[in-house]
Amino acid sequence: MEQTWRWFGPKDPVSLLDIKQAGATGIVSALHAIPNGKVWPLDDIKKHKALIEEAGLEWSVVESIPVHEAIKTRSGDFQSYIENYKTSITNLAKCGISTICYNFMPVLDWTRTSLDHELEDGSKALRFDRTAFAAFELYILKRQGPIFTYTEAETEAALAYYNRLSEKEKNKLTHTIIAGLPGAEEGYSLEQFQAVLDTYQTIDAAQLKANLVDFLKEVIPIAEQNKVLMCIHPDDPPMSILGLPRVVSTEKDFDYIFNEIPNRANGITFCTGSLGVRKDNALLNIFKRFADRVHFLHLRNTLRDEEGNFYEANHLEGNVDMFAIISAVVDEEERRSLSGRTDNKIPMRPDHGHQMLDDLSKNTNPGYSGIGRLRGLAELRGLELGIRRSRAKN
Ligand code: DNO
Repeated sequence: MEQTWRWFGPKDPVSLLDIKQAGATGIVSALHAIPNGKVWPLDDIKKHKALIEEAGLEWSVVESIPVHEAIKTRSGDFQSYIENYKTSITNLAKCGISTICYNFMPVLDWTRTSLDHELEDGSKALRFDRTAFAAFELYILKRQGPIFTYTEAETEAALAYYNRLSEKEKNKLTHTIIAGLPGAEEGYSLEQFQAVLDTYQTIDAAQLKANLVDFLKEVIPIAEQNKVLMCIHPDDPPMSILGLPRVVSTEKDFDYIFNEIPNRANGITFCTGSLGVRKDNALLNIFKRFADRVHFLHLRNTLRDEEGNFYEANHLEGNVDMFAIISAVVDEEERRSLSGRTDNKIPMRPDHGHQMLDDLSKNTNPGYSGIGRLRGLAELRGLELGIRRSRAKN
């Protein structure tokens, strides 16, 4: 695997030098200052790339070019946003950057209810709690509109939870959910949030799927002509929230997308942490079925409970069998090497990490602390080495 690391640009408290010391060679980054929907200009791409290269690193993957909400809902100026998207792809290709991650989650990118869930050892993790989320949806946002999927017991538990929250805690929960986690680019006030949710009133999963396919029908041929690999990130969490449709959560969803547009340029960001939250997602099978089009790996673990709550566990613990996944990745890389392919080192980043040791006193992007990810990367690279060495002996 190519060891990469997400860098949020010059303002990221984890610097390029820190990343070098962590031992990553590739950078995963984006032009966060460009508003969603606008073209990424050649000059800005070149400048960002130069910063990375001056540090002796390589810009391996773009994460993400966000897909404008108008494209997801196929409304308003969506056609011009699609044209802009295509131009950004060609501009990146001109600069030699050829792997682009994106997602198609309505309204919110990844979602958690707590960014500082304290673990037994004093480190802090990201967590998603269904009751907390329901308390936000039902009693803070007072969501009007589509059907709620909560049972009576869940509604009662949410009310009890809500009643225990102080004003400060209510604000914190709201902020955590709608202010935009790193990389999400969009943040909302409560009013804006309700308004943007309303734009999905007539969009069900079938419609959102059709909108995704229509977008890909335009974008994938451009990517292919430019030898760019697009890789869609699964929904996080991989289930419907706020009554919104979700269409990239399961093997079936991938089946649909790749049946419609089979080109290899139409690929996956295989995120073990996102997919692994669903008990019915057989991760290893999903990886094996679509291995050929896995262009980017997010390696992270989650531990879920029966109610559907989860937190981000250490990279080698939790529900994801990381040994099995990395073994399958090594198989795939060997297969690619044997068939003479040059993309035989799949970029991987340690996705998220705990806040631990000195991270605890620093103000880093949630999930993106230096030491927590360093631990993750060290464990993952050790596991890969172990797998390769033990095979070489046999
Ligand atoms: C969270 C990330 C996501 C991801 C986007 C991809 O840590 O994995 O924000 O970057 O969903 O477009």
